[in-house]
Amino acid sequence: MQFRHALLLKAIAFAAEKHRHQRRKDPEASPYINHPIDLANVLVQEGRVRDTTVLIAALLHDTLEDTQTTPDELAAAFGGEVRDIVLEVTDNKKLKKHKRKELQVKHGPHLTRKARLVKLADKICNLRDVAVNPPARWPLKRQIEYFDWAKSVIDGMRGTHPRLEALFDAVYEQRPHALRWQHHAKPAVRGPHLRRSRS
Ligand SMILES: [Mn+2]
Repeated sequence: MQFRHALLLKAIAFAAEKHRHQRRKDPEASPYINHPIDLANVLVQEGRVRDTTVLIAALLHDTLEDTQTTPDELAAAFGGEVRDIVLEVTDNKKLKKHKRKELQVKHGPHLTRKARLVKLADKICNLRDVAVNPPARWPLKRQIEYFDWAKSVIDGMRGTHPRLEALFDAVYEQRPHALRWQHHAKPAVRGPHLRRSRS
């Protein structure tokens, strides 16, 4: 047990070092490391996940995709299982963005259970971030599309972990409704104007 605690702390330190120059997209540009720590925290505190390998993989989940870290480096420091889980949740950055998003939906159902837990926590945390503190340059349309894409990824892995899926569904409820609002707003503005011109 003590050894596993040591490995968890090692993963936090490793991820903090690798992401040290990166910031999140929120208006305050939060330190990137807050995001992997959020995932591990959601898994433990809200999902009641107790599998240390999953928590370590969550802490490291963006190191291959967003930093210079190599799979061999992960294996040497944390073992082959952690490396493989992180590889499973890593997009191929040589592909165009829309293709990567499409592949997440397609591959979701075929991920190992441990990778699906990391993926669930990642989507919960990302939707919470967009709902509470959206990226400054994201118009509402992009926020809505992000919510819907995340849902299609998660819908492909239903039955993995009901508690985490319920947390995802709860944050999905916060999906913005800009288009509906605009639809209603226009006639309300036009109405009184037309009545006035008729009288
Ligand atoms: Mn992530």
